[in-house]
Amino acid sequence: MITVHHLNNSRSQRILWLLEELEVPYEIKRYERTAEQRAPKELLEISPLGKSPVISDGSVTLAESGAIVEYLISKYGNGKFQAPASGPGYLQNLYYSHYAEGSLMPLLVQKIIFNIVPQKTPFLIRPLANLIFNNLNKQLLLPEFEKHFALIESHLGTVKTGWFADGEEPTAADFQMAFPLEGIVTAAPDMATPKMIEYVDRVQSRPAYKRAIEKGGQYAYAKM
Ligand SMILES: N[C@@H](CCC(=O)N[C@@H](CS)C(=O)NCC(=O)O)C(=O)O
Repeated sequence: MITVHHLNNSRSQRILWLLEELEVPYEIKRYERTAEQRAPKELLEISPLGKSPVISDGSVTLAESGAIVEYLISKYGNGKFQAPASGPGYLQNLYYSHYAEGSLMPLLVQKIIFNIVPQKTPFLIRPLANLIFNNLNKQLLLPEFEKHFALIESHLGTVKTGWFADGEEPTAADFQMAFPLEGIVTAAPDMATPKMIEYVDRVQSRPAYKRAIEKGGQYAYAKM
């Protein structure tokens, strides 16, 4: 039996969605974020970085959502959700399944940190921190966001099926990309582009996705 070490409001929702799509039996071990929004220390007993998701499957314990997605599709997919072995679909799946955690998520996390730092700054110097971080936002992050969002909008505009590798079914790239796009659509709706919004609707309307939300509990990025 697979166990998903699942943190509320987190990337491990990706894994629940995939397992529901695969219709593989699994159990959820729940962890609640602390008041500081960190993972509780119990997760450190499962995996050295103490982050979620982590799965246990027999003697295998695996962290890192991209690795888990690839492992589950290759072990339990029976060909389902498999990207083509070559051609444009292969390259698109390869690129976006790495881009999600390698480039897009670090940018979103940077944005969250830039918002938090002024709030945590002592009251008397908070106006200065606000000024500095507003400028950093404008000068560093905004131009980056514009490039990333134009890339995503343009790619989603070219895929006929609506999935990142343009197949009839989602692939690893979609299980990876859904989370940051849900984050943008719900936490920064004024920045979300039309194709991102359509994409998130496409994901969230799938029966397996809805089952994953019911089983996973608190998830701030679902519109349901
Ligand atoms: N790149 C890793 C990131 C894992 C990660 O940062 N998980 C977050 C949840 S979305 C976490 O556990 N945060 C709590 C903490 O860092 O204390 C992955 O994709 O699995």
